[in-house]
Amino acid sequence: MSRKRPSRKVRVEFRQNRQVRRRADDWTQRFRADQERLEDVQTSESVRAKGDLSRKRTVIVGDDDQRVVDEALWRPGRVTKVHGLFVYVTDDEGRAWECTVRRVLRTLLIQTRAPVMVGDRVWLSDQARVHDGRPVGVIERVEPRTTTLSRRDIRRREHAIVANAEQLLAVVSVAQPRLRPHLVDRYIVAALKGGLQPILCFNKMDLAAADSPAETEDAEEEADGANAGLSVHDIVAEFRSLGYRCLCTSVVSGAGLDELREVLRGRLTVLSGQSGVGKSSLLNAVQPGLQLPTASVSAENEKGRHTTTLAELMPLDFGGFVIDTPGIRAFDLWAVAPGELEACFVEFLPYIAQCRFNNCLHRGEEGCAVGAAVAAGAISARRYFSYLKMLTEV
Ligand SMILES: Nc1nc2c(ncn2[C@@H]2O[C@H](COP(=O)(O)OP(=O)(O)OP(=O)(O)O)[C@@H](O)[C@H]2O)c(=O)[nH]1
Ligand SMILES: [Mg+2]
Ligand SMILES: [Zn+2]
Repeated sequence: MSRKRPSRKVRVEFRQNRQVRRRADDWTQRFRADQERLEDVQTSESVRAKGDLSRKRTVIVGDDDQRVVDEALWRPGRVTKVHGLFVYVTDDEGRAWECTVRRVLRTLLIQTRAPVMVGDRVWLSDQARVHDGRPVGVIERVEPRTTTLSRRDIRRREHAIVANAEQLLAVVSVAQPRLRPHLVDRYIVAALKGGLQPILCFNKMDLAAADSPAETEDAEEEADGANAGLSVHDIVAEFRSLGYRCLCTSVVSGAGLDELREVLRGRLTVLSGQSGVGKSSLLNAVQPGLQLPTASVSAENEKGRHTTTLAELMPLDFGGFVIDTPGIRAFDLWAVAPGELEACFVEFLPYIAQCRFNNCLHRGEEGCAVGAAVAAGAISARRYFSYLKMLTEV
């Protein structure tokens, strides 16, 4: 497989971590590459003896700027947790490893702020040592990611959360903390942007009073009446009508847990949601052996206590993997272009082509078909205001 990929040699600055120098990719290079590779694997991180050259080394990389897989010396696995410089990996035989990342790999992957993420498929080399009861390995290669869930950190940079998850279970609670439908809209956008299938989980249904209205997001929406008077059931019904799968769960009554198991079975799912909504509790409920720590929500401000502090991937007894993540206050959208946002609102799609201007952003432009559909009641005002709110941020 990957052995046949065209490879070439690159010179990598060993000290300065910011430069990757590439040689011309001519056929002589390719011809020599295979031979060089053999030498290279034996002296995996050899550095030249003296002078300036000792700061550079030659590595063989494939199309994706990463080292060519060596199935004889490396073993495949999946990253379960990243803690500082340590990366925890479970190999394909189920053995848990404690790894560091090959320096040169950090250099090659410097563009992505997180060279290795939870969920990554990696190749590691055995260091023939044991630490804390785990064999020690070095990550030599990260496979290309099929999906990435990212958000924007406080410095407005990409903060990657997990790689390769197939679906995002967006967990919200219907009370304690109160339901904020705008957050659900955000999770949907983040999932679609990263290539994940969004699934919505409304937890703590045992606390839902039949007619308790959802929280109004802010004064602006209150003034527009976009959110007012919507019950939990109205909100769930709205997301269902848009075609999203919605689970209504309760760890207390057990409602919805069988359906949750069915959704998780055989898939790689990342759970995301504010602190205190019950992500870890739900996972404990579907698989008690996980014994994840949970903590009560503060009574005065209805905020969770940030009990889960690191994203962690865990296998499920009934098949599949879950990634529990720490609660985040808000899901700031990463790198969504204004024109991309409309595509994440599925109910806008039939109208977009009918707007008078083809670069219409649907915020009151003349001849906007989306705006007309909102006025006619064909698009929910709540969702439309949610869109406008996100548009001001992207
Ligand atoms: N009434 C009720 N309480 C629940 C339910 N699910 C979870 N809780 C409670 O909500 C609190 C927070 O649960 P956690 O599972 O720690 O929440 P979390 O989403 O993992 O929070 P972080 O790890 O901080 O992000 C705990 O006191 C749980 O017992 C539920 O379905 N109903
Ligand atoms: Mg938790
Ligand atoms: Zn428009």
